[in-house]
Amino acid sequence: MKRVLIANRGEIALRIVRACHEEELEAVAVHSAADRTSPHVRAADFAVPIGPPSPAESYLSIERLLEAARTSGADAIHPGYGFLAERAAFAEAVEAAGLVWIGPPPAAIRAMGDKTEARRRMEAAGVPIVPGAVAPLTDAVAASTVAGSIGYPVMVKAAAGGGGKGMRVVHEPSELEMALATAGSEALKAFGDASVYLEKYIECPRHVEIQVLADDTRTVHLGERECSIQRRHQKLVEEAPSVAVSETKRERMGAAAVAAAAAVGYRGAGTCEFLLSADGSFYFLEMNTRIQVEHPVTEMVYGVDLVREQLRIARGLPMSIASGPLRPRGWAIECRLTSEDPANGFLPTTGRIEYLRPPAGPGVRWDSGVEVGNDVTLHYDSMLAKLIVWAPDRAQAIARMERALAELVLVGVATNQGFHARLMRDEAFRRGEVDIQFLDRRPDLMQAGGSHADVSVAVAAALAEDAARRSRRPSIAADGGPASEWGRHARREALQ
Ligand code: MV4
Repeated sequence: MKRVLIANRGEIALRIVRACHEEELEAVAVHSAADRTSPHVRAADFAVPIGPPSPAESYLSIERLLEAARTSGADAIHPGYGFLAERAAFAEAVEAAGLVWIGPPPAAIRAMGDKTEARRRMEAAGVPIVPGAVAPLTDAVAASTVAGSIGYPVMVKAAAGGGGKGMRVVHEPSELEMALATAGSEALKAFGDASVYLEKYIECPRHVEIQVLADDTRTVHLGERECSIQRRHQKLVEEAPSVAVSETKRERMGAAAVAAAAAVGYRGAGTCEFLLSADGSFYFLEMNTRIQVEHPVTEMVYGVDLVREQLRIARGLPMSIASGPLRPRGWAIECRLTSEDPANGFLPTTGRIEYLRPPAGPGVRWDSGVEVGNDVTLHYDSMLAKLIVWAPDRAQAIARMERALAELVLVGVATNQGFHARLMRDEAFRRGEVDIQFLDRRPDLMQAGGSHADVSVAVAAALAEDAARRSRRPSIAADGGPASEWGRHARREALQ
């Protein structure tokens, strides 16, 4: 393996280029017409245009990606996350073309992609699953018998599902038939398969996932990530470790995740998702057979580089993780910065990045796929960057994230930066009292506070920056603190 083609874009493509270079591998970027000037393209050693902006004709085209690998002389493909990362047929096509697939065996992707198949395999491997059916339901009469024996509330789920599509909560028998019909038709639309099954509905759980890593001889876990802060199945903030996971619980969940990976012959980096209920019991939900967006928080507290480990394992090398017990050190938090407008129901927005000053300083990591001059369009995911901090404990990590968010200046497109700042100041969040419904209960956090004024002040500050950078010095505040919004912006600008 000498030259790796990265079948992705944005921050994860740049993240993989960096790992390739540290592993002394060459990196080949691919890009759609919309991404010609993106940072991942410039960072790579070679760049291949693969088509128009539409993902179906570029990043989702197996044919064009394999052709790009041929013309660039790449001998391996890293899929990143999203796009084709969990498409077993893509992994097979890569291997059939004589290239190294930097990911798990296609059979492991396939086994985990079918939710009822995964449940059967997990049950056989002794991994705790949510009580319920392990086979798709055939008719409403059978469904009501199963629901009665599970006990209400129950959840109807798509067998081919994932990501929350084709899911319905059913509180009483009279609602069951309707829920089966609507979940089934939603599943047919989303996955081309109307099969559904039933599970006990777990109320107000946390979403906690375990990172696993497997090479040819060992399968290890790298602890948990707390991912409960989400809205409509889009995670917004993740942390490691979780306030809800003791050392004993970590070892139990870790052992379950390792057993889950072993049961499907896993190799490489993967993640087992669990629901952790308030009474401390946990249930396997699904396994993500890819590198995940939130992998950096695990990297920070375990001192590992998960993408480099993926590259090592794909080359047939052993993982560079010491054997013996591993422990998280300190605390890491990630905020996903998206081009979504809090003043407009968090709808994706577009625009040109006119000015960008990323945060820096001790314990701060900025994983971004955009730079000044880039256009943010509606063709791709709205995530612009990930801001990750590390500190010795959770309280200091939150303080550091607040500081880093205050340093961040991004002008040209509306973002959820203000939401993250409000969350970091929130008392319930600071106490660690979160579950998957947290944001549903807190519309106050989703509301923008005076966003219009903030934007004009930020634009003015950015314009003033160009003229004043050389001469400006921080002013001496009479009362020991910044007196106004102008003062705060001036101080932020002067930091650079
Ligand atoms: C559940 C559940 C409660 N009880 N299953 C949502 C996506 C899919 N991967 C599984 N999901 C859920 N399954 C039972 N039996 C609640 C959810 C759920 C959820 C899970 C993880 C993260 C965010 C979520 C948001 C809403 C519902």
